[in-house]
Amino acid sequence: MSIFDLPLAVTARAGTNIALVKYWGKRDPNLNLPATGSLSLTLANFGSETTVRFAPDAEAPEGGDRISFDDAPAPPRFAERVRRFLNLVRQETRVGLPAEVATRNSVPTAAGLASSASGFAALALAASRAAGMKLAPRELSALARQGSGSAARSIFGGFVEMAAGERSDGSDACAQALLPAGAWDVRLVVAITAEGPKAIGSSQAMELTAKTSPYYAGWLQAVPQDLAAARAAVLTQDLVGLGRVAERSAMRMHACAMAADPPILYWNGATLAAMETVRRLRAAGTGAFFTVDAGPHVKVLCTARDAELVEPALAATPGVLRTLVLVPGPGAEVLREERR
Ligand code: 2P0
Repeated sequence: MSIFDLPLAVTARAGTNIALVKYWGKRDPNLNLPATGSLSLTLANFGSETTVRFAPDAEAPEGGDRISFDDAPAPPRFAERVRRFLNLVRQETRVGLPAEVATRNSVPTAAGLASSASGFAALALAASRAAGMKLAPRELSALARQGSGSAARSIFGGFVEMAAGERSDGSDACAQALLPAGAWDVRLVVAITAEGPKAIGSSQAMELTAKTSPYYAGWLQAVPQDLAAARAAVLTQDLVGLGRVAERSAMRMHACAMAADPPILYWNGATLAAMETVRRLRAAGTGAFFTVDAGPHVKVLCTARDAELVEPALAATPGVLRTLVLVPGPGAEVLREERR
């Protein structure tokens, strides 16, 4: 392909997602293939917007790609992950050009919402289009997965199921849509319980868990049943059924990580207090169910109407710094294609 055939600058956006059946462990770290499936909800408003352009003049003075994050040069580790991802697209398309990549995040820092999910979903869409590829959603999801496992799910909106796949090349390790964002008006109320970055990153923590936790085999064995129950609950819009699976999936993931050597503990005192608030709400008849990711924040699944009760109850919980109410949102989309 000649560079004159390329659409040049492509801008895409994607929302982040929260897993209700967790992904924790890989069957192939090189291709970033998950050991189990997972199920998530893609969110509106919180996400990433990324512009990619492959061109000879994109080359930075020191060579390579020019990568910015929130209008400043990207931190080295972030830039390195983006560069490795661009190399996948360059290999696939034989576009041997450097790229200019500009990412803006609307995921609040330290909110415990995975920015790598929306970031690599937006990057996969923008970079593949800028390189002249038109991928089907499943192929795009498999590409995004190579940037970050959870990013495969953010290609789709609403409730999404990620398959572990069986093929060694990972072509079947991709997500698919289960129920669109507008079909079921649920909320995720986030209780933020700490500032600052998490103690240990997910990739490293998953690896340590798989290598050292005696509960890892049990975790792997339990996920397929949780996944089947969660899928059925989503398709019948059964909030109690889905909430119960979400809580037990989160507890099992954390129990497994806590049993690693050295132990991985993401919670703090306010995490436990927020869980207690959810149990108290439930005992009083409110359909509220928590999940916790690789961090200390608590995310509570409930109906839109009950969010008006759940949010103040979490905000009043000792140690909770602030709350956010998250709404289901659409999948990744192209916002602009410009010739420069
Ligand atoms: C999830 N997490 O299912 C789980 C639960 C965190 C806790 O997916 O190594 O950043 O890039 O594939 O996608 C976070 O993992 O990990 C994650 P990599 P990723 O949402």
